[in-house]
Amino acid sequence: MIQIQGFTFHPARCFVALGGSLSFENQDAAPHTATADGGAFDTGILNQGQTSTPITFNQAGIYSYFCRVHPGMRGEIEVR
Ligand SMILES: [Cu+2]
Repeated sequence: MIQIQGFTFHPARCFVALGGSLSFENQDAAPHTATADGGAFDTGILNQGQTSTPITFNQAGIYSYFCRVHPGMRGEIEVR
């Protein structure tokens, strides 16, 4: 689970085993998304207290992502 808090993804960089999955939970009053740069995933808008449906990673690599509402918010997931 990646928490979104204070306009920051926590942790900003994380590791997922190949074939594993994770979710994003927004704890901020502001809406956020987690959207992959290459379009591999997009949580859609998450309002306060909402958790995304789990995202499964079946391809190894580094997935950088951002928030569509606040493009300065960025994170990275490494799948290996
Ligand atoms: Cu945001």
